[in-house]
Amino acid sequence: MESLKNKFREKSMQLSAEIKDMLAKHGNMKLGEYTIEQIYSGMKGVIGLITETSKLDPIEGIRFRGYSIPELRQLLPKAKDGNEPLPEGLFYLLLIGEIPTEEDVKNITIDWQRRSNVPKHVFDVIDELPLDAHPMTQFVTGIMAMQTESVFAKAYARGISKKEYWEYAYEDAMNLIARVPRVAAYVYRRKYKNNVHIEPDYNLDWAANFAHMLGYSDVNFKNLMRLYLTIHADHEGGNVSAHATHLVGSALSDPYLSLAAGLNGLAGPLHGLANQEVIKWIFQLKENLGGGLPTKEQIAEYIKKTLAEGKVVPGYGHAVLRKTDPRFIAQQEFYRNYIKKDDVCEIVQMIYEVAPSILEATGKIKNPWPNVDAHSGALLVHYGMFEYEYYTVLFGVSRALGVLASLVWDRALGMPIERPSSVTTEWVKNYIAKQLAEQAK
Ligand code: HAX
Repeated sequence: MESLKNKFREKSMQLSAEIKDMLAKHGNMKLGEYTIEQIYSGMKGVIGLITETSKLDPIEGIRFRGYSIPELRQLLPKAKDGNEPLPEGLFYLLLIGEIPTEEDVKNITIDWQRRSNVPKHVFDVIDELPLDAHPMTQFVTGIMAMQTESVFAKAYARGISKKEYWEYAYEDAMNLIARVPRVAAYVYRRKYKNNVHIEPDYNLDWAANFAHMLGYSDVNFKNLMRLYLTIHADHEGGNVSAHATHLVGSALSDPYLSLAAGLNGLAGPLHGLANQEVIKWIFQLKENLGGGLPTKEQIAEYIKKTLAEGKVVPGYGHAVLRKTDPRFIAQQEFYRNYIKKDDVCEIVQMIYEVAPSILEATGKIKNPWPNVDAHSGALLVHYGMFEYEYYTVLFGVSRALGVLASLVWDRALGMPIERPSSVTTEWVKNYIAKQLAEQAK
């Protein structure tokens, strides 16, 4: 796969030179101001990171290298038996910044197949965990066990020049992406399918092979995986999984350690774990009502009850978005195109019709609209994947594409160790007092 690496070398050298020049000319230019409230509310809206792969607009949603999800569903190469984009193509776009050709995508599929062997000790380490360990714990443990394979860590221990960092980070990123579906499928089959595992099929693309190893043969489940693994990959740099990967990587922790850190963040219920929470919440709603399809009034009551209990309504709200997430819409379209009639998907639609006005009426929720996690589980349930605790692992396999592409860029651009300043509330109080005294003069 030399051509992808060479192409990246060319692109990154060019951007490095541009950044150097820009900093020399405009490094002193001010980019904005921030308030005390922003610091106390998780740095929302504070520009503090450079992430080349994607940019999130609060109204329009995510753009990967400038392309929206509907555009990419048109433009990215597809498998012969499907109509959804291949995640290999999205990875090429994130890394290189250009729409790939069919051949570029085919080359990545072949390269990942070649790199996909997972050493036996990784499975042995997972097998030591109790079966009831959460699938994300098993998945991240597998990735940590696989860190023995890091070429970056080995090269660093040997002694390498800073200029070479990205080459080893690239090798680790490619190996990791090739291997995470196998580890993820192992966790699924171990926990839910009596430890009966399925060997990879090297005739299949990355997403279809993952579907195959999970044990799903429906051609439309393969299509769902292609779409799912494409749209969950990247959401600019400030979300918890991307930021954690970048932060840990900034200490030159290798890509295995950095990805594991990011996935541990993804496993939080306010982030990627929300996808399991949505289905758990819907199943509980159905159970409370004795099964069947609830009415809109019953759903509204259930939302109000959830809020009254001081809980969040999973799948709704976002730290940046202020409209319906285009990743939710892409999944809604998938439902309409491929499935058409399904109880849980219909409930998702009914929640969409009643939840926003109830959430808005609280007066405090900044975004009452659904995010990506509001829909993903319903599609999985339709194809028979009821084990909702597993859903965040699927998200993690996809997220590896985005955060690892960014990590390779970080090393190529020589991004330094991240070390923002922190202050105490005592410091803030003194600062406010001083400012007020100045103003009173
Ligand atoms: N249900 C109930 N309350 C909500 C809410 C929801 N869906 N969304 C926000 N709120 C509450 C917050 O808890 C906060 O309450 P307090 O003032 O009492 O602390 C208040 O509304 C203001 O929050 P906000 O500014 O609108 O939202 P934040 O930027 O702080 O948080 C979250 C964004 C996504 C974490 C939040 O909307 C939430 O908890 N949503 C439900 C969980 C969820 O779906 N997470 C997945 C998000 C997408 C993602 O990362 N996917 O991986």
